[in-house]
Amino acid sequence: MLKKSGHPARAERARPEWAEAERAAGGHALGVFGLFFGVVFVTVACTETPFEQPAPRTQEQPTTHQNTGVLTGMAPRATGGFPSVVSFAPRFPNDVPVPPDTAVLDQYNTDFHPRVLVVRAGQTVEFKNSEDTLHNVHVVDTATRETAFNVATPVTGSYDYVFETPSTYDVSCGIHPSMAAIIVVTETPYVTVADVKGAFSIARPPFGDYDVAVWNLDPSRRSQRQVAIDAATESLELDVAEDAS
Ligand SMILES: [Cu+2]
Repeated sequence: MLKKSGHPARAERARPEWAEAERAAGGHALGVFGLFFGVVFVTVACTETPFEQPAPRTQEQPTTHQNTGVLTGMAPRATGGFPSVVSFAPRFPNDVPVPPDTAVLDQYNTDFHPRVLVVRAGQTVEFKNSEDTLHNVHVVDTATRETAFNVATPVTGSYDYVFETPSTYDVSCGIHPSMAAIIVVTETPYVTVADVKGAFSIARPPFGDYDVAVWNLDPSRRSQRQVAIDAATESLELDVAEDAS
């Protein structure tokens, strides 16, 4: 799991040593050069007062404080009505809390809504049935083919589930074979679903290096690459199939 950086704590401990050095320099100079220089160094020492008595440590600023602007780009267009998913996995310690809100995968018009749902690992998903027809929800880990659960969702019924393992999951209804959805469960909070043409937009993640993964229902249109995000990063071309054509 991701952990917070220890760097800010080390910086905090270093401050009193700096203050000691300043005081020592001031005191030595006072003895050698006499009153005039002493006044100068006392003045310097006074300006260092904030270092001698650092303010009480407040909560560490979340990495997301660097979030500025919007990152846009193109991923592969939707395949079979399933849009692409673009995820940015940071290659540095990052600890954004799992959203407390519940994600919803609904059933109506004999279909799942949305077709592609993105959630964080550990986030609760509510499976709903919002129409006057009996459905069920069968969820299978795409990688292992293991069933996560298989439950009936009666009219106006719902079922809550927490996906703990990042993966993609196939969702189907045993009563209506045409119904299908995909749930993408990620460790990273920086994920977005593209539109049917492949265009995506996301609040720009904190500056740093990322593994950028593109999921598409068509495996040949998936990709992964390393991207450095900084103040100049405003758009990304991630449509590998278009690059090759
Ligand atoms: Cu159904």
